[in-house]
Amino acid sequence: KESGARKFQRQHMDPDSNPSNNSTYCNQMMRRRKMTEGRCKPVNTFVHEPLVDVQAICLQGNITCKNGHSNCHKSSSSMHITECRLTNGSRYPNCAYHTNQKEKQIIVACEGNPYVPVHFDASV
Ligand code: U5P
Repeated sequence: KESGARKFQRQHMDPDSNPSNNSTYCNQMMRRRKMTEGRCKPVNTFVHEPLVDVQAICLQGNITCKNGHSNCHKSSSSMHITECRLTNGSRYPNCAYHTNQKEKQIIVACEGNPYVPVHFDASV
């Protein structure tokens, strides 16, 4: 079975692509990364930074997650990200997304040993 760490990488890591406002980025990536199977995932963020830099967030500022758990961490630097948001008229199985590039600090939840990102909580 896919580990939490692997799932985080599949859903949220895209280090080798530039944060482009290429309007087809989210349509392609949400499908390629299997977030349009069974339903269209409504919101998803991709991070365009090296994996080691995102893993290092687990050693940065500790904060409370949206769900009340205490294992969230906010990146000390802003990161290049792309936010994918389902369009209003989109109906499964035709998942259509808005693509928005941003530079923001990100908040991830970390777990395990090694202590690595397993959940994307927010960008701020
Ligand atoms: N999510 C993102 N980026 C955001 C907010 C949410 O990727 O800025 C994804 C995460 O995978 C999260 C899921 O686990 O949406 C549900 O988020 P929420 O509706 O609980 O905030």
